[in-house]
Amino acid sequence: GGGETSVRVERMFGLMDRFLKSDPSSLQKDILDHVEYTVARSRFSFDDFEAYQALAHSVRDRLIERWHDTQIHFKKKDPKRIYFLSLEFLMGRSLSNSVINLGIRDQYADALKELGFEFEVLAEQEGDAALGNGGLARLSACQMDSLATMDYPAWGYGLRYQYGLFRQVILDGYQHEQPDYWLNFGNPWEIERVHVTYPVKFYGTVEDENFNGGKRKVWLPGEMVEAVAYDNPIPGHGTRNTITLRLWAAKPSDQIDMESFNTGDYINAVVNRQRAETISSVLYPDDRSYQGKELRLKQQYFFVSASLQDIIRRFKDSHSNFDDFPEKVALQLNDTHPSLAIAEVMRVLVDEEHLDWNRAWGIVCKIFSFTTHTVLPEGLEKVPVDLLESLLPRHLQIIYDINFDYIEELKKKIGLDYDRLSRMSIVEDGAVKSIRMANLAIVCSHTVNGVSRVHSELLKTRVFKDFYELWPHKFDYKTNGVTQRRWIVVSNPSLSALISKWLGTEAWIRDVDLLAGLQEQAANVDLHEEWRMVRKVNKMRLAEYIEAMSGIKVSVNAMFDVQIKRIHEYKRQLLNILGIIHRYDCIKNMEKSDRTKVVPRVCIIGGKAAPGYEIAKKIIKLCNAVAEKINNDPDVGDLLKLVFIPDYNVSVAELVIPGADLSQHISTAGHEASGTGNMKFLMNGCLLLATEDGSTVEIIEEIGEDNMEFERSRLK
Ligand code: GPV
Repeated sequence: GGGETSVRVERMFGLMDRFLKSDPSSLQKDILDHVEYTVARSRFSFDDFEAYQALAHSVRDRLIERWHDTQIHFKKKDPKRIYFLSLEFLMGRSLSNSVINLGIRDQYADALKELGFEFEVLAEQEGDAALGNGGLARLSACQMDSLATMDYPAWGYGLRYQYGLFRQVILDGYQHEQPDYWLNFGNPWEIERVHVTYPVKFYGTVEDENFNGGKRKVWLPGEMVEAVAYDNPIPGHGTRNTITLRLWAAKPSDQIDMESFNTGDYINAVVNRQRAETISSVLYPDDRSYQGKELRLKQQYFFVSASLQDIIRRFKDSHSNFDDFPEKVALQLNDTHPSLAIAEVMRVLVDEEHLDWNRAWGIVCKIFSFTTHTVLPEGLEKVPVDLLESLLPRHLQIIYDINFDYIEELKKKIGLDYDRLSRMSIVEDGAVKSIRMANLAIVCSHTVNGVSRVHSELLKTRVFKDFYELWPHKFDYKTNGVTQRRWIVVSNPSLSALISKWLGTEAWIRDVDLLAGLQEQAANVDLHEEWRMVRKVNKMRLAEYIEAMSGIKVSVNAMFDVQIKRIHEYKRQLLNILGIIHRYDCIKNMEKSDRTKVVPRVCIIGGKAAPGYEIAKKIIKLCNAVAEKINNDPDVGDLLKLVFIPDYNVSVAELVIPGADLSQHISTAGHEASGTGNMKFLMNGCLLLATEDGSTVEIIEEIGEDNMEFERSRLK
């Protein structure tokens, strides 16, 4: 009865009507409770890693409180939600970022000190979540932080790979790849949602079925796996808004394959079921290059299908008419990787919700926007028709139907220009008939956005020229950004303190434009002095790390000249290395007396090569061979050193960027869609050596010509 319920509810509120407190002794109690009950260690004997685990769990509790409040708030408000679909998120570590965004970092540091622990030391215990390759994936992570901070009702959706991006080990100068089984020691930053699961279907056939006097298509799938949600709370800074990154893991489904259990081969039946988990087992490490692999396509559909079931379920919780869908749902496609979502929404609306085709199409055209991150042709996904037909036969039909209607419309607009029609078709009739995922995404999205102004210009004038001429209104760009929370506050605490001191406010942590206020102090010598000290401390940290990793001793009085990013021909690490060889040669050939004029330099290069990218791997070997030569030449000494930093990742970037004096962004002009490293170095006060490519062009405008030197070589 009601009486009993209200007693129970009252009791529950009595126990829960407070938020966890953040004074030192409450924090200490929470940490020690987690040592004892979560980590299951004695509170009198636990090591740094166990302390980190307990600390992380106490932070997690605080995240969960806010996360619940955020869910309740948005459920009541029912705003239009942003769904960011991405196959990659490079989150790195979560501890420091979380406590800083929650505004309780100092409280934790004080609480730990009394227990005999250093916050920074414990933070170092955390491994990186490396569920992505490079810039695209780190951009996703920065965007989540900003969406949370700016109070958006946003969700990120992706895959919970068991193996993240491979670890890079250098042996005899060569890159070797080792698996990154990052979940080995548990992951306190995720919450497994055993009840948030959806079936995802593959293979099978499509049959015609009688329906209301007509025919309709039914897909009879041949395989089914279960998607289980893992929620990663993302706290905003200076707000209680805590949004969700929901990652899907594949589990065997109970609903199918009972057949094989009845045949008596019990062991094999279990083993076969287990194979379902391979779908979410490993991240593809190829950056910007697409191969038509079945497993990759399966990953894409798996995550798209589960995410859309979740999104549609949430919509249906408070709505019954799909015409309202575009008012409540925005789907952002992070590159073409999730573009099967387009066909999947059509399939659900038409086959499962029984909307007629045109009504469903009207809805689809209003909900998708597509971000593209490259102009390189090898980055454009083309899915072989044979592959799609066997894995997702109904989706192939839907894509053909979309293409048919679209080409008919197109003929009316541009006439029978067959060259152009075939270029613009979603289906490519080549040696291998395939689906052009970018064309699908452009046709079905209301906005196609580039990641910098020049990138967008190249899309309009070259890569997608035909489409731009047809639909100029669709083309837009949002120049990439990075979050100053991670790239200044987390990674460079001393600079962060300096900025707040000289600006007289911490408001810049939420509003990056306020950094411009420092201009008023540009000539202040006290500020210069403090700034130099900050740089020096960061360089010392970096020098220690270099020595620990490679045994190479570097002088902090030298200029630290850094190039860190994925290894790619277009990014021209080779040009950098040739420059270093030249510099070495110059020093060697110099009069001894002239050497005093040389600015000592430590060149630092770091980055991973895709395991199958031979030239990139050779560039790494070359770098290490040149380093070997230079670093062991006593004649050159501290005037020149070259260090290849192994296993470059988000945490290494957090260490290297604050210690850099000069950073290189020297891609062949027209090739780097945006670049985001340039911004991270810049906001840490580093000089950039750059080509006019991607977002660097806009950086030049922002900093003004007073703050740059132009060097233009012209071919005569
Ligand atoms: I396509 N990018 C990436 O890291 N991986 C990819 O597969 C593709 C693009 C990068 C671009 O190369 C960068 O220029 C850009 O700044 C970044 O995506 C984020 O937009």
